[in-house]
Amino acid sequence: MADLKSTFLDVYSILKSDLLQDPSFEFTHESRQWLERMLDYNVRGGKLNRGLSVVDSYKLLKQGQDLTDKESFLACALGWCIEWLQAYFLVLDDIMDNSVTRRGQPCWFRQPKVGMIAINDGILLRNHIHRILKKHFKGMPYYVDLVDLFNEVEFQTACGQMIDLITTFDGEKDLSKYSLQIHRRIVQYKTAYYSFYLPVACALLMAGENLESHTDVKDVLIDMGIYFQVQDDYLDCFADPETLGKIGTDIEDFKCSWLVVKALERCSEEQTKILYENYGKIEPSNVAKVKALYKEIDLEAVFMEYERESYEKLTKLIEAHQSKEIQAVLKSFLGKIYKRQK
Ligand code: GPP
Ligand code: MG
Ligand code: MG
Ligand code: MG
Repeated sequence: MADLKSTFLDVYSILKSDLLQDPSFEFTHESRQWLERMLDYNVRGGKLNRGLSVVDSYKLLKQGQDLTDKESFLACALGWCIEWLQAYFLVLDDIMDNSVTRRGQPCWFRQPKVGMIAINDGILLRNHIHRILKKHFKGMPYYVDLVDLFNEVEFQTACGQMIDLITTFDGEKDLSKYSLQIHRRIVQYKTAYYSFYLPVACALLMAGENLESHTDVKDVLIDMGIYFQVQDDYLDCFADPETLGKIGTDIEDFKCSWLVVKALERCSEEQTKILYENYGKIEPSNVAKVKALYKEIDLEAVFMEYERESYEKLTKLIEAHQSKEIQAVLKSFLGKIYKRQK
């Protein structure tokens, strides 16, 4: 694993240096410096789960055979395309969510001298994905499918982000419109496609598979992605920000979080009133009241039970799959996120 990660990081250096020499732009010392700092800050520092999963999945699809140097490089490069996509989303999401920290440091837009330049940096990160694909995959038989896949998944994520945002800012703050169905729709689109389906779809394309014949795999990955975002919602409120690397903002932002939906299901009339009065306000005293209420109705236990049930359900779905290789891919993915603390 340590070895895989260091190979993966070596590929980052190569891709970065390509982008810093991109012949379609006349770089100056200053612009090259900006770009390098921006990439190191936003692309390199994550858990790299999504990116590494492309390599893991590709190996499992190849039944554990050793990859050639070329295959290994390409699988890593595709993994990095997903990390670039993630960096692009996070840079912009942090502006939209008015977040403070990310990966244990200030959000990029909060860096001195960055501010709203971060929006253009997000656009650049997005463009880099297609620079990388063009440079390294253009001759491959699956190139068109790859480009189409990234475009499709980006579109789905942006639509998910749209409903996350318009649900939040829809005129008067009204908790009564929040439900588990709305939550599911938001998280399926904003998180599950790019975080779960995309890495496995990349590995399948590299292995010469046709994505249309793997809709069952997609369905399991979407369910896994929904479970992952429920964890994200839970950790937003209950995790130690030091461990999580980010400070939660869902209560202040009036998000349709899994926690508030579950709270609405379980609150007495009195407690519902407290929730309505305090949810979606920026003042720490309001936030503290919401958190105290969550503790009172023991949402931690509700989440633990959800986590256990989800794991069981997903394991059953995975074990029902006819291919042992695909089972291995999905199990490895689930293993990485089950009971995660960050
Ligand atoms: C995660 O939501 C969703 C995204 C990062 C997708 C953003 C999509 C764009 C098109 C910008 P979140 O706000 O709960 O994530 P976090 O908790 O990490 O801020
Ligand atoms: Mg968000
Ligand atoms: Mg956010
Ligand atoms: Mg979140």
